[in-house]
Amino acid sequence: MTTVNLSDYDPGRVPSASEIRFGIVVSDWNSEITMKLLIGVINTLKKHDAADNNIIVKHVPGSFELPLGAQFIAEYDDVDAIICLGCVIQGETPHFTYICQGVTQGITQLNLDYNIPFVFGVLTTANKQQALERAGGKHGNKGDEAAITAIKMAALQRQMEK
Ligand code: DLZ
Repeated sequence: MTTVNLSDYDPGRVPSASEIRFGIVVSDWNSEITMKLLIGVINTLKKHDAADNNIIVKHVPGSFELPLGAQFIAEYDDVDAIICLGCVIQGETPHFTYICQGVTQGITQLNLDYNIPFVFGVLTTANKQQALERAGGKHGNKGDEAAITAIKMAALQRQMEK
């Protein structure tokens, strides 16, 4: 089976992030994974010229809290895009389904309620190994992708509002 590196992208086609303000909300549940996602986001934003003082990071207890944490940033900070980072790992109980549903619907709703992008950077995996492979492992880092999505969507909005 071909291994697809999810973080492959053409850096030349990514707009500059030098004037874009980013909010990042990161879940502390499964922090071994989510910290790797966070590092991927920050490294990628900086690679595309985002300024340190244009990146704010807020922590929430678990992925279920990501939508409200993101809404707090949208309400109380001045940002152009918000990246939500979490990792939900399947267990023996149905919690996985409920948390994934809650966070997915919550972030979808925020995208429609606010006129800025909220990026879904949440790993939903069967086990920890699959999560590690997507947080800087053989499948790349989902944080890199989330950062690129945030830059592209914020740039699209700037382009259209002119
Ligand atoms: C409770 C819980 C469980 C069992 N698993 C995860 C998980 O795999 N990933 C995650 O981000 N959060 C988990 N949580 C915590 C919930 O997201 C939430 O923080 C609590 O239910 C409190 O609302």
